[in-house]
Formats: sequence, C-alpha cells, structure tokens
Amino acid sequence: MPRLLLATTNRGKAAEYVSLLKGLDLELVTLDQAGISQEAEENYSTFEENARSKAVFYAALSGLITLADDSGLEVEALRGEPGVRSSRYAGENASDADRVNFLLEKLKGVPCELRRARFRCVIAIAEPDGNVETVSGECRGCIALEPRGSNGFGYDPVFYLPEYDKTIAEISHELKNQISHRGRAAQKARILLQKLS
Ligand code: ITT
Repeated sequence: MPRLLLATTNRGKAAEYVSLLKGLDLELVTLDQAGISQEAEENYSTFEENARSKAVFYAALSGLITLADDSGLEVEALRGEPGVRSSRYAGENASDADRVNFLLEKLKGVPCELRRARFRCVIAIAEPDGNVETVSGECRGCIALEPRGSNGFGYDPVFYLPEYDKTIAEISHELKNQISHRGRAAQKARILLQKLS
C-alpha cells in the first residue's frame, strides 16, 4: 500500500486527518514515524503558500507523498486577524487556552453582531519531485463571549456555530469533520489522493 506522510506537529489536526482520510488505499505515516524532526518555515502571508511550502519541504525530505495543511481563524472585527498567525497569536510558546484568552481580550466590548469569523484550511499534497496541488475549505461562525466545551482543539471553544447553537468544542468529532474548514478541504483532498494511490 502506498504511504502518505501526514506532515503536521499539531496533534489535534493529526487526529482529525486519521478520521478524514479513512478508507483510502494509503498507509498514513506521521513525522515521528518517518524519523523527521526538522520544522518547515511558515513565513508566507497566505495559507496557500504556507501549505504548499510545508508539503513540498516534507515530501523532498521524506521521499513520500505528503499532505500538509495551513489553517487558521479570520475575525472580521480584527480585519482578518489572526489569519496565518493563528498558532503564534499569543506568542511562540503559548497554549490553546492562552490563545483563546488573548483573542477574547482583543474582542472585549465588541458586540455579537460584529464578531463574525471564519476558519480556513488549505491542504497541499506534494510529491517528492516537487509536484504540488492544493484544495481549500472554510467554516463560518462567530466568536463567542466566553469558551464553552472541551472537544476539538485550538480556538474551537470560542468558535460559535449559530445553526447548532453550540461552539465547535461542544459538537461531536463526527459533526466537526462534516462541517469544518478541514473536513470540507479533506473531502476534496480525498479525490486528489485517490488519483495518486
Ligand atoms: P503544523 O504547522 O505542524 O500543522 P500548527 O498548529 O502550527 O501545526 P498552523 O500553522 O496551520 O498549524 O496553525 C493553525 C492554528 O490555527 C492552530 O494552531 C490553531 O490555533 C488554529 N486552528 C486551525 N484549525 C483549527 C481548528 O479546526 N480548530 C481550532 N483551531 C484551529
């Protein structure tokens, strides 16, 4: 069975991809399993460029077909912040809780109707020869006034979905995978991967 390198250091993302890529004729390999400890640079200003450069970097290093994602949160009242800086928003060594609190502080006093936000995800799939393709997905909602729920990771406890009256951290993993930015991008990625496997 061909192998696919899942090039992420984020455990929340990795767990989601294990479900999202189920049933494909591919053996998933993590960076640890491939013996890779080098970190890819992510200094571009778009999700697309960061996802591409991550996937190309790890595919060249491993010799394996590689999937990488660059994802993050865009908040309207913050003119699209934190965007590509979502994981570094509250500093390099911050925890998920630190990032959530930092975001809530930034939005202090901003009323509900101005807290619209979206999660975005670009998935890049690269081959060792440098060939790379991307797909994307998004999920719309708004930033809650306080965290709720314990599922998921990152900003999930403050990402409120009006149609469910719940944050993403309060819905099941299965439902998140159906409606999330990553779930939507992964549905398209499966089609690309079927062609490669
Ligand atoms: P890798 O680059 O190793 O994959 P990372 O965490 O640095 O891991 P990103 O650069 O793509 O990944 O940063 C994405 C950040 O955006 C992530 O750390 C979360 O804070 C946030 N994020 C992305 N998807 C999310 C989701 O489904 N739920 C909650 N937060 C999410």
